[in-house]
Amino acid sequence: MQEIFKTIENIAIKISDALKYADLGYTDHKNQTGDTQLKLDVLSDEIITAEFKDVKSVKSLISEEKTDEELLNEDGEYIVAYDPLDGSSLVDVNFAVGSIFGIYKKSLSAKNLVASVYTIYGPRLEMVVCKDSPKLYRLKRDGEFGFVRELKLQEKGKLNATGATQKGWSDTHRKLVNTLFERGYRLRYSGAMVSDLHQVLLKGGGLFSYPATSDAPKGKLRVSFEVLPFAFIYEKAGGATSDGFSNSLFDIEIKELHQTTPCFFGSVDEIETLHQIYGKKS
Ligand code: P6P
Repeated sequence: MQEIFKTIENIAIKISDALKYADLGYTDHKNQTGDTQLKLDVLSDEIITAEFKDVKSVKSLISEEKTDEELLNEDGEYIVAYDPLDGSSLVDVNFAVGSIFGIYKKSLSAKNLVASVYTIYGPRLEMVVCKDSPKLYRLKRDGEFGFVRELKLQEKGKLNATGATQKGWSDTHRKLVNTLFERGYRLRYSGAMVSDLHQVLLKGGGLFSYPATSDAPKGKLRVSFEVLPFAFIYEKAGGATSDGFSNSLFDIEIKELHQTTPCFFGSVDEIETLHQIYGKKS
């Protein structure tokens, strides 16, 4: 798996450079989930595909920007599912955005997720690599990534990252969000999942929520290459996750490559509050 992590380091440097000067325009294509693709989305996907082409341990690629799975090596052990440039619509306002990678062993199922990585293109180029525990790395002047620290979530945090259009929230969700604000939580939400989850993780905790809404009853965020990679990191950091009612986002069954789910990621205390308000599947 080290070969995959090293490949992602090279990808991060190439996409980070591309972001600085590339064309921010839109293509005239939509991806499988109906998002109009930015030229940067396609460029990032091309960079990732080219970098993984010669990695023999990778069997196939699944991408937010590809309709179908792309087979690379029949005998490869791992499937890499990724969002090449999450939050890309915010590059034009110079917000931090990132790439998300889920590494699945043999087949695409929640229980087969064995590692996840995300990169974040901000004032500094950083990446979080998680196998046994989430570790933060930062690009140094010498062009190499250096280990910074291991990431842990506190039992309870202070940040409330509230996704989706409020008009579409259920009364139950509105109650959850307001309960945290009444406890003094601070709103921290940019609209780029990687940045928002990175902030909650590094600032010690809180809750990130992207719920079912009236316009997106199955949520918006994609299971294989957005939700499960972050759920893996949050749970390995000592936090908890849920779809609103489940014990964990890992209870989900992946039926389609671009499947979405409502999702909640947070410190243990905030997920407990979620269950008290939403109820919990027995
Ligand atoms: P909303 C970005 O487009 C994205 O896929 C995630 O990065 C982000 O969390 C979400 O959509 C934002 O969606 O509906 O809150 O603007």
